[in-house]
Amino acid sequence: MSDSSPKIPSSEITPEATFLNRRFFMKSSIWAGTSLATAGIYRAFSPRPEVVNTGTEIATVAETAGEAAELPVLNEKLTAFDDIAGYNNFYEFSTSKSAVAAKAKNFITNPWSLQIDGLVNQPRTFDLDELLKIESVERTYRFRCVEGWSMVIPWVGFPLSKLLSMADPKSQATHVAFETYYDIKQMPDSGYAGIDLPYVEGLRLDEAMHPLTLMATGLYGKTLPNQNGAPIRLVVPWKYGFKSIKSVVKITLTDKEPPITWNLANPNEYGFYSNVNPEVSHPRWSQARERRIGEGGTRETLMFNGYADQVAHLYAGMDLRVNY
Ligand SMILES: Nc1nc2c(c(=O)[nH]1)N[C@H]1C(S)=C(S)[C@@H](COP(=O)(O)O)O[C@H]1N2
Ligand SMILES: [Mo]
Repeated sequence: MSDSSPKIPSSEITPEATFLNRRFFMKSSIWAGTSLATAGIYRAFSPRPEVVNTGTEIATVAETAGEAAELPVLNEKLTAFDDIAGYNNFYEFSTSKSAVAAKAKNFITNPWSLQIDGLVNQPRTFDLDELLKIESVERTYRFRCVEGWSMVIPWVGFPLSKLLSMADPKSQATHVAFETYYDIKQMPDSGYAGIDLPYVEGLRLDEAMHPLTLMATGLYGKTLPNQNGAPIRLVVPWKYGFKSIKSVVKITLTDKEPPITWNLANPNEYGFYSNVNPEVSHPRWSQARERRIGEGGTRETLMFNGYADQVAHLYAGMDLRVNY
């Protein structure tokens, strides 16, 4: 992978500011439960167009204080919707970040089916309606690509642990393998991707069960744009972006470390774990800093992408330089 695309112009303040205002007031205790009041305030403060995510609104529940305690506070500006949906890595459609959205425009994501199999007591296949009915939350996470750019994305989704629990993993299961939909007819440029398809990824079971690990079905309050991995994708915020596999059709519980696409393509550059680590350089560039899309300059990259308090214990005793 390389980051050869032109710089994204810093976006106008409208979309993310609108969203922030709306969420801020929805969370404020004074207005809690009064959606009309919220709407009124929102209009009064934000006489601007709604975020241009054209997806369908997804209902979410507020997280309880206990759940929220697991989450680090994130006081960073959200990346504009246009940047999140216009600067993409989705090699099945194009290796050009700015071309993905148009090429994925007609990707059929409904009907969809997601199969969970392997070392589970209850193998299951979910259709899209079933997936969208799972109680969802909103989680704003940093997102750091191994290429050196980053975003802050307000996802909608549910913890992967919820989905895995429904299939009841067997005690021998140690890892989880994921697979992306693949159809050359719908992805005619995929022959230029330079990677074997379908795209596959994997996690250790404890990483998969961690409360920060999400299956995202939306962003900015609405269903995912195709280019972001509709209708459902993995989000693992403390790992480089390529771990967050898109448009998932299959999840398999296994007792071995599963193969992953970027490691197969280039084992010297991409490891199974790929935790964000500013101290371990990629063979061809430093990972110490990152370019936040929509901002000028660069900023420091944080250990585990800023989620060390939540996840460092998963890697206790592991040499993070060797087991990258
Ligand atoms: N199936 C699939 N999933 C994928 C990719 C891909 O090419 N194909 N690219 C990965 C990489 S390198 C990144 S950085 C993120 C980009 O997600 P975004 O376009 O939603 O920002 O998706 C990841 N998931
Ligand atoms: Mo990436």
